[in-house]
Amino acid sequence: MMTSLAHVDADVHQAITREIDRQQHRLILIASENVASQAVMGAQGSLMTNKYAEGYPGRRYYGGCANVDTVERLAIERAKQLFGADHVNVQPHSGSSANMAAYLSVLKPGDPILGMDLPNGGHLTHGHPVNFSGILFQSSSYGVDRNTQLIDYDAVERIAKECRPRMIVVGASAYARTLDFERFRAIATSVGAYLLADIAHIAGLVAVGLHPSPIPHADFVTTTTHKTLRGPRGGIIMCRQEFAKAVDKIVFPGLQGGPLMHVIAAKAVALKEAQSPDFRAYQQRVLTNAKTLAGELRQRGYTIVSGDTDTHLFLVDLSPKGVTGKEAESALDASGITVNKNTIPYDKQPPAVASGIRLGTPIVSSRGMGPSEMTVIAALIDQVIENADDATVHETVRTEIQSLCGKFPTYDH
Ligand code: DSN
Repeated sequence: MMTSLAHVDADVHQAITREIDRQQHRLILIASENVASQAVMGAQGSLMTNKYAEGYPGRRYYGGCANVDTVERLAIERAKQLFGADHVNVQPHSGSSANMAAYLSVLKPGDPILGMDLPNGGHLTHGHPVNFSGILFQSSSYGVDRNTQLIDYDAVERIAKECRPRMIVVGASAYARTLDFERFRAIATSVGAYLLADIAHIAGLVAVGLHPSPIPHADFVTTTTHKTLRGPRGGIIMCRQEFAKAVDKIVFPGLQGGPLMHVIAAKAVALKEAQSPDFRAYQQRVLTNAKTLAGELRQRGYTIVSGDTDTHLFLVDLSPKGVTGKEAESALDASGITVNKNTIPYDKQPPAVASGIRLGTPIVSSRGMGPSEMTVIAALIDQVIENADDATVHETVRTEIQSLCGKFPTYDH
């Protein structure tokens, strides 16, 4: 396939070849990224991309849909089994589209919503003013407690009583601790709100029972399929049976046209992989690695936001080290380590500078690294941050990172 691409488009071929090299030889600690299997990529790169299939299995607006019906039914059934959901829609193109559909299935523009704010670890689509969720809805937010850096559930309840949302969103992109979905349900019920759980980050952990499931508590559960779930880039909505029709109708024809059948085929493959014992062992490794990496950095004097992690990610507050998140991201990048700068709760720096970095272990765990590699990685990160301006140190660390990555290939060939 790559040979014919090289022939047709040398520029794109070269960019992909360089990207293969980047993913093989750099240490990637971006918490929201992962390494899809060759089986997932095989389905995603298949000729199912050629098929139009507006509608749902057995109810399409085009002929010739027997095979795409098969993969969509498989994806739906596998997601239902994996998460224990009543109803599943696998057509959302992304996590953002899934959230938009969940809101619009029961809300009207102008309705009040309540979600975690972005600087405290939430997500743009949970009501941020620059996003559709803050533009279409009247949004209010909750954050974390200034001292514990944990969600203060009593404060969430107080805010909910003040703003009387029609929907409460629980979920985060930079919060490392267990989410209490049961408590959120109680708060939502007390104000007559729907509850939407966005598990995009923790879906893989939820799938294998290493994080409590929101399914018994939430009306709607959305996720991406490419983070800890390790599938193709895309989204899924799960909901109670009573919302099934409304969800399906708002996804198509409400918000989307033709579903991406090649991506849905790849979602089906990933959901099958997620049912295997290997996947459970993988998620356990993700957790152990995150805890080990956070612990090793803590021992070296780093401040871990909220003190620890219960998930695949954590935030490091670099302000005591006198280094900004932006400076750390750039020094680590020069040393072969890819991370993202991240605001910490109540950050004094703007998001483009930020006081912290977010570290996640989905990719290093997919590559087969374990706790002893986390100890080495913590020591290398420490060397870089302590010498953020020293190009010689960055060069030395880069050599060590290349040798470590060489022992744990992202793909076998
Ligand atoms: N961009 C994702 C993340 O990095 O968490 C959220 O959508």
